[in-house]
Amino acid sequence: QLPVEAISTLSELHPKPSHIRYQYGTAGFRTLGSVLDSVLFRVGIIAGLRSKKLDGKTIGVMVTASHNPEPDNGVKLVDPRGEMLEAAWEAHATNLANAATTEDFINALDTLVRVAKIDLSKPSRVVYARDTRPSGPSLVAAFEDGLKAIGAEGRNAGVTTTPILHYLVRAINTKGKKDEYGVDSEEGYFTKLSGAFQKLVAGKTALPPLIIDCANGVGAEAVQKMSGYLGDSIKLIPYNASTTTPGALNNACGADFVKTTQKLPPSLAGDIKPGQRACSLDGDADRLMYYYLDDQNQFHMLDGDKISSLVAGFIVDLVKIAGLDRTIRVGVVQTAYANGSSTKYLAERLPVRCVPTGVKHLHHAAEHFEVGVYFEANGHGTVLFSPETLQTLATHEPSTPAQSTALNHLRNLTLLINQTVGDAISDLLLVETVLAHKSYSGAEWDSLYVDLPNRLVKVVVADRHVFHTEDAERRLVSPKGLQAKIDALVKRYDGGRSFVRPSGTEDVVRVYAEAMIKSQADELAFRVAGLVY
Ligand code: NG1
Ligand code: ZN
Repeated sequence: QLPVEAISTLSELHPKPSHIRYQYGTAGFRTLGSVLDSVLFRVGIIAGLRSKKLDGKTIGVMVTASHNPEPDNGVKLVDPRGEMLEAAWEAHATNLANAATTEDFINALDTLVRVAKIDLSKPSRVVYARDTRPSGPSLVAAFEDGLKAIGAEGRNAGVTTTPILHYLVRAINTKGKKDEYGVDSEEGYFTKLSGAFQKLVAGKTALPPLIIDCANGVGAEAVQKMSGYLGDSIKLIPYNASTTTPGALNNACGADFVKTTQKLPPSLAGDIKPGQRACSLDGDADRLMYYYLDDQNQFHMLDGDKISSLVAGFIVDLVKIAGLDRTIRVGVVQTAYANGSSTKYLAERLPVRCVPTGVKHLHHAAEHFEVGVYFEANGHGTVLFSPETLQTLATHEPSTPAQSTALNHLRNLTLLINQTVGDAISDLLLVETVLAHKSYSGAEWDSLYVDLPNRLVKVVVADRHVFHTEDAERRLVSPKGLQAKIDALVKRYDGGRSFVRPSGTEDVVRVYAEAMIKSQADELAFRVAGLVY
C-alpha cells in the first residue's frame, strides 16, 4: 500500500506550477532552478519506487544543470550499475512530474505501482548529490521530502561531480561482490584513480604541470582533492575555481564555452604559454576539452574526437603488444557531430559506429565491443571494458616481458577509467597517460589528423517536433522534401557534409556543416539554416 497520507501532506508543500510542462529528456529534467521544486519532490518518490522495483538496489540522483547557465538546474536518475535510467522509466518520470494536483499525482503513482508490478514492501535506497548551483540546497531539501514521503533510505553524498555520483552508485551496489567497483566513498574514488595513474606513468616522460579551467563549478573541489592523491606524478593547477562567486559558473569559461566559441577562456590568457597545453571541465565535470597555444600563440582545440582518437589508438597498440588482438576487439562509437576527419582517421584503424546524440546511445553501442571507446565531440565520453575482457585481462598469462608490461598497463587502465559515465577528471588523467607514454606534445597529438572546418548553428522554429531523422540523425525524413534540398546544397561544397536535427535539450533545431575551408563551412551552415527556417 502506498503511504498516501504522508505523500499527500508533503506533496501539498511542493505544488506543481500550472503553466509548465516538464520532460525527462537526454539530460533528465532540466530548466530554470526556480521552477523545479515539485519535480525534485516527485523525483524523490520515483527514485524510491525504482529502488523497490530493483529489489532495494541503490539508485542515484544527481542535481545539476551541467554546462548550462547558473540559474538553470536539473535532476537525473542513475540506475544501479551507474548507468542512465532505463528508457521506460523516463516516460514514467515525465508522466508523474506533470500530474496537475496532489490527487492526480497519487493516482498516477498508483497506476505505476500496478503497471510496473512494484512490491512496496521492498526496501528502497537512494544516494544523491548536487553541484555548486545556488538553487541546489533548496532543491535537495524538496527531494529529501520525497524520500521521506515514500520511506526511502537516503545517503547524501553532498556537493560532488556527476561522475563521482555514478561511481558511488556502482560501488555501493557491487560492495563485497566479485565485481566490486571500488570503495564506496569519494576517498575510494580518488585512491583508485590516482593509484592506477601513478603506476601507468611511472618511469615515463615527466609530465608538465597542467592548467585546468574548472568552469567555477564543482570540478574545482574535485581537482583540488585529486591533487592531494597524485604525489609528484603530475601537478594540477586549477583555474576558475570560484564556486561561490554569483554568476561565475560556466560564464566565459568551461568545456562548453571552449567547444562552442572555439576560443581560449579569457581568464587563462597570458597564463598559458606557447607550446603549453591546458583543459576545461564543464559545470559538473563530466565533459573535457583540451587545447594548446602554438609557437605563434595561435589557439588549437583538442576536442572529444581528438581524445577518442588518441585513446583508441593507444589501447589498440597495447592489446596488440599484449598478444590479445585476436580476443579483444577495440571499437569506437561517435555521433554525427564527430568531425569527418576523425571518422576517417579512426575507420582506417578500427571499427567505428555512428549513433544518435545522447550518452545512453553511445554507451549502449560501446557495450557491443570488447573494448568500446565513446566520445561526443563536445568532450563527454569514456571507455568500456566488457566483463569477459576484464576476465581475460585478469587471467591471461603473458609469454614475454613486453606482453607482461602491456597487460599491466591495460589492467591499470581499467582502474583509471570511470566506466560508468564520461568523467573529465578520469579522462584527463587518461589523456596525460597516453601523452606520457608517447612523449607527445599538444601539437604532436593534434597532428594525428587535421580537423575539417565546421559550424554549428541553432535555428528557432515554430515547432521542432515536426523534424524527424533517420540513419543516426544524419538524414531528415520530415518535413517532406527538405532533405533533398539539403543534399542539393551540400553537393556544391568541396568536402561538404551537413545535417539537421531537433535538439533534445533546447527548443531549437541544430544545423551542423563542415567543408574543406572555413568560409565554406560557415556558408553551408547558414544556407541550410535558411532552408529550415
Ligand atoms: P542536444 O541539445 O540534443 O543537441 C546536447 C549535446 C549532446 C549532449 C546533450 C546532453 C551537442 C550538439 N549536443 O544535446 O551532445 O551532450 O546535450 O547534455 O553538443
Ligand atoms: Zn556535464
